[in-house]
This record gives sequence, C-alpha cells and structure tokens, in this order.
Amino acid sequence: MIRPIAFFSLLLALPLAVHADPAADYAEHCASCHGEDRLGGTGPALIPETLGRLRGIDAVIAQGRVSTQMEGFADRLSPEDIAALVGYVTTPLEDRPDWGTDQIAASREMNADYQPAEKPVFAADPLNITLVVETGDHHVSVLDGDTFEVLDRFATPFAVHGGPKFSPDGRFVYIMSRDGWVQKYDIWTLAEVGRIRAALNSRNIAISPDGQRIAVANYLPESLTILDADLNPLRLIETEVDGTPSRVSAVYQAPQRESFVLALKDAPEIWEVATADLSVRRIPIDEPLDDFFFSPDYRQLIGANRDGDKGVVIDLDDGHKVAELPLPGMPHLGSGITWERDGRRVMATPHLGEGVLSVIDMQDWSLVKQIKTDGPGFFLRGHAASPYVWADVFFGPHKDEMHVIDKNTLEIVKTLAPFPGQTFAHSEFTRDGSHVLVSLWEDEGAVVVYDARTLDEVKRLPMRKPSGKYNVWNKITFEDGTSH
Ligand code: DHE
Repeated sequence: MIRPIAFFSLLLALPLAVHADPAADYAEHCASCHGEDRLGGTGPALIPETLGRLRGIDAVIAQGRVSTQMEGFADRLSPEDIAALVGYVTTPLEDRPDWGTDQIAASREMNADYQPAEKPVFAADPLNITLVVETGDHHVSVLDGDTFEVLDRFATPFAVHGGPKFSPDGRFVYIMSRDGWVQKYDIWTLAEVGRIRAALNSRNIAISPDGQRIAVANYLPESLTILDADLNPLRLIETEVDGTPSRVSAVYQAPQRESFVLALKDAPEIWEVATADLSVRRIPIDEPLDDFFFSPDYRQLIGANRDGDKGVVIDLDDGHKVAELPLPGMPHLGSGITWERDGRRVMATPHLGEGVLSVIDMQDWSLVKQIKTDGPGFFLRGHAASPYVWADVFFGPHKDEMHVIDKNTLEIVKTLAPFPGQTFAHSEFTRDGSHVLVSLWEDEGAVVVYDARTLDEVKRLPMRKPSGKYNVWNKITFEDGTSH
C-alpha cells in the first residue's frame, strides 16, 4: 500500500503536462487592445487576413513592438504558450463578422483639434510634397520636395498598404490600412482630419475625379465601401456574383470614364461603378483577373490571370477581350508604367516570379523586349523629364540593387547598391523629375535622394522601414511614370 505522503511526492515528481490555453491567454493579455472578437481596438485586428504577411508574430508577442503600445509577454507566457497564441490569432474566425454601414459610421473619429489653415503653413511648394510611408513604426513623413526637409511626421493606422490617394487639388490625402481604416490628412495644415473604419480587411482605395467619393476595396466583408470626402459612409456595395460573395482584389480610379473599376478575386467579372450615381456595370470575363494596368485613356485594361502566366487585355467600352499576352513568371502589372519610345507608347511591368521586365507595345499589345534583371522586382518608376526607368530587385540575393534602365535602348545603364545585403526598393521622382527618392527598406532605414540626371547620391534621410513614396504633383497629374 502506498502511504499518502509518498503518493504526493510521486505526483510532484511526475512531469506535469501543462497544455497551453491560447483562448484564455488571448482573453487575459490581448483582448483589451485587440478586441474580444479579434477585430481590433486600440491595437490592430488579429485575424489571418491582416496577419497573413507578417513574419515573426511570436517575437512580437514575446518582446513587444518598439514605439508602439504593444508590450512584450515573455515574462508571463512560455514559448509554448506563445506558439499556441500565434496559432490562435492566425486561425480564421469561426463566424463571418458583421461590418455594415452602422458599424462603419460608428467608427468615424474626427480630430476635434483640427482647424483648417487658409493657406499652407509652410513655405515649400505644396504640389511638390512627397509622402513617405514608414512601415517600421506606422508613420508618414511629409517631405519638402525641393529641400527634402521633413515638415511633419504623423502616426497612421497599423499596416498602411497601397498608394495614398490625393484630392484633385493636392491638399488632402487619404491613407488606408490593411485593417480597413481610412485616414484623412490635411497637407496645408499638417494635421489629421479624422479616420473611419471602412471594413475589417481592405486592399486599397481610389478617389473620384471631383474628389467627392472615396472607394475602398475590401476582402472582409466582401464589398466596396463608398465614403464622401468628409469620411461619411455613403454606400456599402456587396460584391456578390450569383449569390456568392467575392473579395475585391483592388479598386482603380478611371478619371476619364468617371468610374471606379473593380478587380474581383473570386468571380470571372470586372465591375465598373459610376462615380456620379454609384450604379454598377458588370462585365463578364473568361476567368478572374487581377492586378490591372490601364491604357492612358482608360479605355483598355490589362490584367493578370490567376496562374500568373498571361496578361489579358479587355476593352472596357464593349467588354470584349482584345488580346492575350504570354507573360509567365507572375507579371506585376499594377506596378507598370508607360512612356513614348520611337513614337509609340510602351508599358513595362516587373515580374514577381522572374528576373525580367517585360516591355509591351500598347498599340498592338506585342512584346517588345524582356529585359533581364538580377532578380524579380516589385516596383518601377519613371518621369516624362527623365530618360531612365528605375527598377528594383525586390526578391532574392540581389534585393540590395536598383537598376537604372535607358527608356530607348532598354538596356541597364547603371546598378546602384549602396547598402550591401539590405533591401533597396521603390522609387519616386520629384515634381520636375530632377531627383529620385529610393527606400532603404529596413527598420533602421533611410530615404536616399539621387540626382536623376547624374545618378549621384544627394542626401540620406533616416527613416523607419520606409516603403512607398508619393509625390503630390506626379499623382494628381497622373504622370505616366508613376502608379495611379
Ligand atoms: Fe502591395 C500597392 C496588392 C504585397 C507594398 N499592392 C498595391 C496595390 C495592390 C497591391 C492592389 C495597388 C494599390 C493602390 O495603390 O491603389 N500587395 C498586393 C498584393 O496582392 C500582395 C502581393 C499580397 C498582399 O498581401 O496584399 C501585396 N505590397 C505587398 C507587400 O508585401 C509590400 C511589399 C509590403 C507591404 O506594405 O505590405 C507591398 N503595395 C505595396 C506598396 C504599394 C502597393 C508600397 C504602393 C505602390 C505605389 O508606388 O503606388
């Protein structure tokens, strides 16, 4: 017979199998900031749609995030608890959350201290301002495009993605986060106007030519949210095809057509929404297309198929397919730019899966050349005043390189690599095309300013993981060499 005292000693000696309880840990440590429903609060939503591309979630839980309210939990949670929590927050929600116009309207937060200035509060050219999105600590820096002085640096919602969109006069900018927040900022006053959560997970935004409608493309819920210029929700367009919801991959502004053009992720249709009355036109296509690039008159679009091996040209007036281009290696058409070459308009697109840039004749949609690069690239930039195209090598061992390519010969004339081993990507020209700004895309990063003619470095501005840069003039004039 075992005596009681010996029995307890035996129990204590046995290794205790303590199982992590991520739901309880979430409720105790995370819910107050990230929401009991994981849809966000003062902190971002913790759902796979938002976290999908985030690396090192375990390290963030253990050590926290510098310059944010996210503290570290390594002193309270074991590595096993943290691993279970990562599994918990990257598992899809059981029920499809509800986010209708009432919830959207209730999320609107206007800045009570905002007093609009009557003229810019700075001496710099307001149309040569360049915004730098700093993803390292979720801020935007406002740069004087002539002196490169930082005029303001403001906090954004978590994980800004895609290009901010400027009002047609260049005064206001709308910035979107993957969490569906749309922030409005007044460049003249250097102040936030307010923000609203248009959806729970969003892709990008577009603005109507009169600046009165902001369209937000959403994955969750599957929809397009239309806001007015004061961030009031006007309409939630549910993107359903034959009773099945489709995510909206992206929304594009087509100013000449006075419409928004929608790429649907899950249905073989393109939607066109009139900016005046928000009526929807549905264009059936053979297969879902994504990542659109438009002809300068916005009559034709070229989209990539799901397998990433061809480009399909659609005429938006009659809805018919005009051409198909063999473009293997995942063309990133959304990063395409155009220019005039030998009297013909060409477009160039990088490929996410192959170290080439495809140059396409936009008159007959033939392939002019595939320029071999040192690896797959993400972004391209040019400017009417510059003879060069700037193409990064975003992926692979040469991610530290930026190719400068002659627009006529289509040859690489120089490869810049000032920071060996570190990502050097995304460029943007100043208003007059005299300078180019490139991101050292690292947490202790920088924006490096080049003379666009001599290709010499002019200045380095320290920044926290700078990603995209956006010049007001180039954007509002729809400069051919930049994204729209
Ligand atoms: Fe982006 C723009 C989609 C991953 C940084 N990206 C866009 C746009 C789309 C898009 C549709 C155009 C929006 C606009 O400007 O209106 N991006 C996608 C994807 O589908 C993809 C491949 C996967 C995803 O998770 O969404 C993707 N994008 C990324 C990244 O991993 C990048 C490098 C880092 C990040 O911040 O997420 C990234 N995307 C950017 C940037 C732009 C962008 C900086 C704006 C480019 C510009 O110059 O206009």
